[in-house]
Amino acid sequence: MLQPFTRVLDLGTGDIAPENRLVRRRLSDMRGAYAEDCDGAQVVYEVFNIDVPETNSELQTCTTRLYNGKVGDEYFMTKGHFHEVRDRSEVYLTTSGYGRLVMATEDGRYAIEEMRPGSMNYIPGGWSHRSVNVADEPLVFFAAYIGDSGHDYGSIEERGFPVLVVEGPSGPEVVPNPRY
Ligand code: S6P
Ligand code: ZN
Repeated sequence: MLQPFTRVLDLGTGDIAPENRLVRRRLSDMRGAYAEDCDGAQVVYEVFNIDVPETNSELQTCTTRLYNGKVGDEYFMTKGHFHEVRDRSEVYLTTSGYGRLVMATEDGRYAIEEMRPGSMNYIPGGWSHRSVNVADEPLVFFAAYIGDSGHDYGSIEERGFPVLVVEGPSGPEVVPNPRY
């Protein structure tokens, strides 16, 4: 049995004290995710994790700091994944910034929800998920998911999501993904 504990989250930056960075993805790690080629050392996002056993009796919790930027007309976004255990659900709480949460099922249905400070997005089991930063500041959100969920990036790397969020003349637009 675990000892109870407390961590302090900076709502503006997503930093969790004591720091425990799990992931730092650069443009060079995002090759193939965008319609246009991308490369280079610029950091697209970072994930800070609170370490607990990866079992279905614990909750994994982490924050994501997704920087602002674009590749062509596509906003900076996370790679996106299904949970390896497909029926595992998740919640996101946005603490800073503005974005869109793009979700899709394996049979091609999709849903898009808004992310803004205070929004709580529920991601049911079976839905892949990707966050997109549509503003000029970092998007920061807290996530909690069942400990044994795991991450499956393969199918998203192969076919992407049914839709893309791109910058249009009057702001973010959702367009079909020609490569899906
Ligand atoms: C984990 C949760 C998030 C993402 C993070 C990075 O289940 O959905 O913590 O891992 O936002 O995205 P990705 O797609 O690279 O894991
Ligand atoms: Zn997830």
